[in-house]
Amino acid sequence: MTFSFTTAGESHGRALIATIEGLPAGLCVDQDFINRELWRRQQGYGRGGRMKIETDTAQILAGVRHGETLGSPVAIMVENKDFKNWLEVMAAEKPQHSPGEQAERDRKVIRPRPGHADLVGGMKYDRRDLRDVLERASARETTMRVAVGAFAKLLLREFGVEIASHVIRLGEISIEDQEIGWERIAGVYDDATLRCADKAAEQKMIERIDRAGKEEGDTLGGVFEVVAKGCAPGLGSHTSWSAKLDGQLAQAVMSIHAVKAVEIGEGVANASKPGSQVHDEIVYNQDLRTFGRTSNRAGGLEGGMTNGEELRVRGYLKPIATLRKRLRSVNIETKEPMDSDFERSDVTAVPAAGVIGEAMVAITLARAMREKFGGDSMREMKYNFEGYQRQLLDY
Ligand code: EPS
Repeated sequence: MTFSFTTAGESHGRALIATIEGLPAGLCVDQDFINRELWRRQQGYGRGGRMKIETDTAQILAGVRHGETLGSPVAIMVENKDFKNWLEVMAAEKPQHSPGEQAERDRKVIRPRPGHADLVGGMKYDRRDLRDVLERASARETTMRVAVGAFAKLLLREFGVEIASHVIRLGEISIEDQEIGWERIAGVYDDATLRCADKAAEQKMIERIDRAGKEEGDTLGGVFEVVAKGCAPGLGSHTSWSAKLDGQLAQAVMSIHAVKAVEIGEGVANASKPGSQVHDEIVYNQDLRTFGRTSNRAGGLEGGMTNGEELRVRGYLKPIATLRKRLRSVNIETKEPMDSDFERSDVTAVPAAGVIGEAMVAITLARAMREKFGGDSMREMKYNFEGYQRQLLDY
């Protein structure tokens, strides 16, 4: 069975839900680790008031017993603490009040925000209160991706794969040294500020966020990089467009809210260099009987497959679409020009997006691992993995 997941839940609804299928039986489930991952997603300088309300905690409802997966679907729930403030607005029941009074009570949204799903979502789903769109379009949904990603990370760890991320740009401020090694990235894993390994750049990023948030009423985008260390060569495949792991990673990372470009390795810079300065030369270690590369500009992927080098994927975020400095919009009821709606918002969420990026990379790699090594139990999957390791040593 392939590894897959679904999420449900509105930003201010009762709870967020995820179900995961395709995990092998016997995977040890460390709930502290899952909750730590959820905590990491909530951190980051520039987050808004909502994060002070929520303390995201996963409740495992099914598929796990006595600390191990059963091979059955896993169901997870995170309750929205803020729901108590939205009981009437987000009630599943039909409201009792007159339409006009109800609109007021529902905090009806009729002035779509440019850059958000509001307008086109309203048109497509024929919703006249744009809250029906924005509640699900909200990046709150990514809570569950991180919960699922934590399971994926626990699985990958059993096979020696570790994943971390760091912020490499915020607004126009970039880190100085573009080649940050694994140790430094892993060193900021639990950093609550910006998870930036370059502290001088981080200070400038903090000042930039202060200026955008406090003085300008504006929002900022940026770039995160996810690194996965220890992937076996040969995950993904060159044989078909849909099997190419770089394509799958691009889709997974692009699906994160506000991500508008995905880069593998040094993909963008490589496009303007000659081949001799791009392709990573091949070497062989006689003692370890392994192939390697003298550099890693490809970001650990060749021909749509992992090549055994560190996997490096970058996500580029546009600035958040909810900003205090209002942009021009149109009232969808009267069709008159009006400024867009403003709800409480973050100034930036690039560090959080990095954690979500880790989750999406972990999920994509876990799926590739399940496809390649199969098995109904952890023991069977490990036997299959070890057989492949032996095959590689004989190559
Ligand atoms: C979001 C708006 C803000 C963010 C939210 C994403 O929420 P609220 O409207 O409740 O202030 O804080 O992010 C989260 C709640 C989260 O958990 O990441 C949006 O419109 O996308």
